[in-house]
Amino acid sequence: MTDVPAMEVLLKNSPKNWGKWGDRDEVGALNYLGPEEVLRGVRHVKSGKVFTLQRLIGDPRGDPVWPGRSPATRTQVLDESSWDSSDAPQFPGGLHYADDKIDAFLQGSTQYDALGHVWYGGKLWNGYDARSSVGGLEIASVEPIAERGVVGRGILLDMARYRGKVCLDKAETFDHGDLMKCAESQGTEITKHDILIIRTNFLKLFYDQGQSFYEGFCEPGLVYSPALVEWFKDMEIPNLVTDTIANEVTTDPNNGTALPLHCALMHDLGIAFTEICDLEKLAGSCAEDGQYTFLYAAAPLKISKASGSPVNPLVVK
Ligand code: UVW
Repeated sequence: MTDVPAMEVLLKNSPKNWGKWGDRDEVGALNYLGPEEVLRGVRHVKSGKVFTLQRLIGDPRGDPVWPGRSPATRTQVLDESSWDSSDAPQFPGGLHYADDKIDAFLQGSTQYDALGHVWYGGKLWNGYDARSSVGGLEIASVEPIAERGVVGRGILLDMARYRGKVCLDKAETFDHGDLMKCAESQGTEITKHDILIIRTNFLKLFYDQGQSFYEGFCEPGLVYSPALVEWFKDMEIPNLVTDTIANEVTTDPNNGTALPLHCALMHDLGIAFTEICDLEKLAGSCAEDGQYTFLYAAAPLKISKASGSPVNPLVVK
């Protein structure tokens, strides 16, 4: 596509929540999740079943990451073999222990993006100067999200099951109308302030195909339209959670831009993005017991100035 519009042009008339929660806000639409929403989520706990949504870091089959990032590497620093050497640390009583460390992209596993993670036109979320990202996010880092935590009513939207597929195809798209129809087919309804959790099962192809998964990389997902953005704004959606690497169709088939919903939803409306989740056990359970709404709770790690952080979200049904 030759005439790919600049994001400022594409989103010229797109709504913004900038200033809505004050001129120093760093958590955006998560402000919708007050105590009432926590209690609404709690009311959806019925059986005490617990699900964790993080993908394994260091999976022997590999870890899916956005092209250009590398998976985390874990290094063993101390183990029993360390005490084969006379330099090993010695402790009164003879204690030995294992220590290890990881070198990881903060967006290289199941993660929360900071609201300052993406920008266009020189401004971060809420109008902050993009230069405040230099050397680390001075404002709108992941830290304030980690401080507050994310708790509310979650709803699983099993798009793969709704479309009768094991997993969605490369570059396959859907919109808010499809999400509503998917919810209806599950016998439920998307309500205001719901945390949307969308299953595509697309990353199955990463584990099936290995490195050829990245050829012509284009994930399936939500596709930009002004109506979709208005819907997310009107529904006051606080958090978009998916099982893909980047939560939306990678290249918009209608205008050729990359990741315009990162701009329209995260940057403009302040919606938190959670990516690379593993929704398989949760989806199996929802299909079995018919309960697609539940308590969702997550807190990324408190990392100063970080543009994202690993997380292991919890669902309680
Ligand atoms: C990019 O922003 C490129 O990716 P993600 O949101 O998946 O971290």
